[in-house]
Amino acid sequence: MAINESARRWVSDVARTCRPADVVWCDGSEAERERLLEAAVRVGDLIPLNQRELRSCYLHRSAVNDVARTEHLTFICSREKGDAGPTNNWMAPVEAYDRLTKIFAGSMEGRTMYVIPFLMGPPGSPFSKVGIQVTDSDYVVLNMRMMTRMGTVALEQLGGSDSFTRGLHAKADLNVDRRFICHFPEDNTIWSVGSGYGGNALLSKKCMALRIASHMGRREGWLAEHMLIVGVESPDGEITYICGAFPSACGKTNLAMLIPPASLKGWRVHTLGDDIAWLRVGPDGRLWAVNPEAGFFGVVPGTSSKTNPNAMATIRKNTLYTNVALRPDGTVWWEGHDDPPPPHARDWRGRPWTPASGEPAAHPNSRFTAPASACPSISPEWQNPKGVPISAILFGARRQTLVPLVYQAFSWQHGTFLGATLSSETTAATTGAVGVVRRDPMAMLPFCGYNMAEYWGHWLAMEKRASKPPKIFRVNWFRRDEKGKFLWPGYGENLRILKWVIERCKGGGEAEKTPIGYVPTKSALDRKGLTVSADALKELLRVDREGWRVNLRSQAEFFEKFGDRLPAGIREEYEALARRLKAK
Ligand code: GTP
Ligand code: SPV
Ligand code: MN
Repeated sequence: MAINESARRWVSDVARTCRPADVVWCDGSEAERERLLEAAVRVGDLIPLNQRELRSCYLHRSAVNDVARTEHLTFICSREKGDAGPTNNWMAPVEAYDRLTKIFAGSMEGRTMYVIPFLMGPPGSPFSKVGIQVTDSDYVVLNMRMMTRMGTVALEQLGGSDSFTRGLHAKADLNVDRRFICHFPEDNTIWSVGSGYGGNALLSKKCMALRIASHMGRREGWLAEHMLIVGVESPDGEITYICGAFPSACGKTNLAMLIPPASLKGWRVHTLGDDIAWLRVGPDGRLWAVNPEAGFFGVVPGTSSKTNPNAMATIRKNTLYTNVALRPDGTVWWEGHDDPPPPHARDWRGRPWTPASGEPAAHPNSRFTAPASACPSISPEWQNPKGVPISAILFGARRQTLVPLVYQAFSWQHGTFLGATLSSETTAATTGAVGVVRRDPMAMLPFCGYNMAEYWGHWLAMEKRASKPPKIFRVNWFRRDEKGKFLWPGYGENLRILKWVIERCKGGGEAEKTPIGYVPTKSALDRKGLTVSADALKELLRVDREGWRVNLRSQAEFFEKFGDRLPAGIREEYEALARRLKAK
């Protein structure tokens, strides 16, 4: 492997601080995978699973205090505090480098430091970016080799350039009091210490491909988004590409892998990405998207042959399971699995578990890691260096009340406003209370690498760059009735909504103009074979004006936080909505 001088120099600087026993450059080869797996099993980081049922699959149990992203320990370290904005934690770069250097110092003594060159995006694509992550975790390396294009391919793309994201990671002692996930967008650098979990430790993912990349995208005129990418093929063979921004654990993986209900004959879904999209304006004035990742780090609970058969097929081999339950026969189980609860198992912590234990067997944020290429519905276009042209953007979130099943924005500016006002009930993907409604603009609240108000400004400005921008929609699969039951069956049935979205993109699809946007008329949705009652559908599509008026106040409070930085386009849309709601 030809390693360029600036990469070599940076790695030796880092090694001088962390003082590992040895330094291993990862090449991404199969032999390397075998070595890593063997080492991880030897030290107890991985448990081999039943190799007959789950070939080359392993279970990882994380530390009990390290099971989700920790947003309160995540910082944007821009020189100016105002550039991080009111929705990010901020630390001055000098202070952050200083505090973390003390924690990194000697943190790898007696152990191996792995160097992971990785490529985000298809090789040779103008979208793609190189990073190098240093880590002391074999589990992280094994994840990164599925989640990114790791090793030689990345160094080849880098060539002699010093333009790569520098990611330094150490588990150190996994102490929450010494856990920091710091981003230095102005230095293209990430320092993360004290966690071995997902988005805290796989620096390619939220840290680089969203926080650092969103900052790059603003400078360079593109967007880095927390979005799935899916191609929907109609019975006549036409494929429409759609992106969807939903907060963590709100249904991106499931929508990206959707299997059409039997009653919608001839429809087919092609998966391109389940978590992150990088979008650029093409020469044709449309937005084109690539998935910078190469694997899925998906939510396990709730995944079954009923809800997501494509995911079930994807995770049958070569999969790392994190924090699921272990059955006596060496297979895995979780809440929502096809099989009924096992009479005996080990829970995610490794303790004996029975259905009477009164606690979930799998952690609610347990995850699978699997290569994208293993997904039966993976699109032939998923590695196209040009990306795919996007016709529609969906903003989706978890709201038990108020927000209708689907509605369409009046314009790009109004769509940006729908994104900016997105709110959702919190999930187990981040530490803290679950089920609390919070504003999560564009599903990027925890992932925007700069001031959110400027990010909205950047979104608004895309309209000037793109002559044919996607149409924008708000969706909500999570409405409930008074008894707490879901009003909408979701999963495969969500295709009915995508069908209307596609019709709208082509100038068809019946809709009623309401104060919040275009809402489908009852007859506009394809209901063939759908079991939802007429009353439930009416409720799902109802616009509760009084509820929206109350909501206006909370929107205003949120926007006030941004002071003068709030773009005029957002203010205009807020005022226009207020006027429409007051009329009549
Ligand atoms: P991250 O990987 O955290 O970014 O999450 P994600 O947005 O990819 O979420 P995912 O698709 O993994 O879904 C999270 C949870 O929501 C799972 O338990 C799913 O079973 C559940 N879910 C997904 N789609 C639907 C739906 O249409 N209706 C209902 N009721 N639940 C859903
Ligand atoms: C999310 O929380 O949105 C995830 C999982 O996709 S993690 O990689 O841990 O951020
Ligand atoms: Mn995510």
